[in-house]
Amino acid sequence: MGLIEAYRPWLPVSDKTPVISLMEGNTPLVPAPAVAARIGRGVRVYLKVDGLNPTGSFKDRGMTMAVSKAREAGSEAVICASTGNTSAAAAAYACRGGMRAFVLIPDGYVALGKLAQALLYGAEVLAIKANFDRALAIVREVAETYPVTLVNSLNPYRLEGQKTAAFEVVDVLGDAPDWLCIPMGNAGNISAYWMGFQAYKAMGRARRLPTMKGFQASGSAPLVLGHTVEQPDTIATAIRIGNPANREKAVRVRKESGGSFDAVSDKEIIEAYRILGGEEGVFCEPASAASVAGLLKHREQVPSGATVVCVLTGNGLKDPSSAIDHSQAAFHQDLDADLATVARTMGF
Ligand code: AN7
Repeated sequence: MGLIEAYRPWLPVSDKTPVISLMEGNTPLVPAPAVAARIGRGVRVYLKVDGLNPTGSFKDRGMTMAVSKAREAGSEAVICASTGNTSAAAAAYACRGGMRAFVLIPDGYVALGKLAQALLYGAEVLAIKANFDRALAIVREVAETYPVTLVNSLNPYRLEGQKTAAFEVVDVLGDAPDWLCIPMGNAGNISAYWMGFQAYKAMGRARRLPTMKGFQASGSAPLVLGHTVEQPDTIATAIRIGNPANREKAVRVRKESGGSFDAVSDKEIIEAYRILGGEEGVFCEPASAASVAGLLKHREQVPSGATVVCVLTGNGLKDPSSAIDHSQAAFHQDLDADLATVARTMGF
């Protein structure tokens, strides 16, 4: 069952909504003992592995809603700007819905797997010579002028779908966690989680609300700095965003939850990425590792015995070159194909 069917009473859909689904949602909450051990004091850490959605990112949660509602309204095409994951999800759901998808991406700054997905799902890919922020400004204008539906997180149905991740966390833990650590780009997802936690609290499904901890890459941290970054830069291309679309919402989430925003360096992101892969057996993309990098940076502030959820927004397979460039595992190349060489290389 997809998330619209799983959480229908909580979502703005009716009998007339054509549900376009790839059976997204219901992703695992995986314990992270190696991360927890670095904090100690009885702190429990879980990873919300949203890279296990159908196109490999949390964007599927928003896209099943946005594309279903676009179809319901009679739209025949969707458009988005994207650092990669939104384009893959828009392309896949538009394809399922029999609609056209147009995606604008910053030329040269999208991980290869994401580009491959958008192309194979049949989107029309427009790579522009500018960054994500410029691409978003253009698609907003296109959607105002031409008959295409904008499916970036400015589309309110996106956040409605994405709030179901918070429902799933509470459904598994029995209550909200103490902390929710999450990477921020446009800050749609942190806003969506907060909507979900609030809705569940209001209906008595959760007794408390989490402290929301949002993390950005230090070269691309407009929400931490409090102003737009003209030339955002980070290894985590998914969150290479200098002018977040959901800025006001995110600032409200920080205030209402008593949370905080902070920046983590590319070095800290890669360190967390390696811990997740090499010690937890969980392969996420670099942007996702920012949530764990942030938790480790703030480890002293975690209350003893607290439950922490880190959101892993995208699958590591989307960006194989980052993994190959930054893994520290033994990779013996150019070996002669004989038993003696293999055994010697193995250390026997
Ligand atoms: C893996 O695909 O903006 O704070 O165009 O791909 O809700 O923007 C991606 C964002 C975190 C940030 N992790 O989420 C896009 C895009 C991953 C992401 C984010 C993104 P928001």
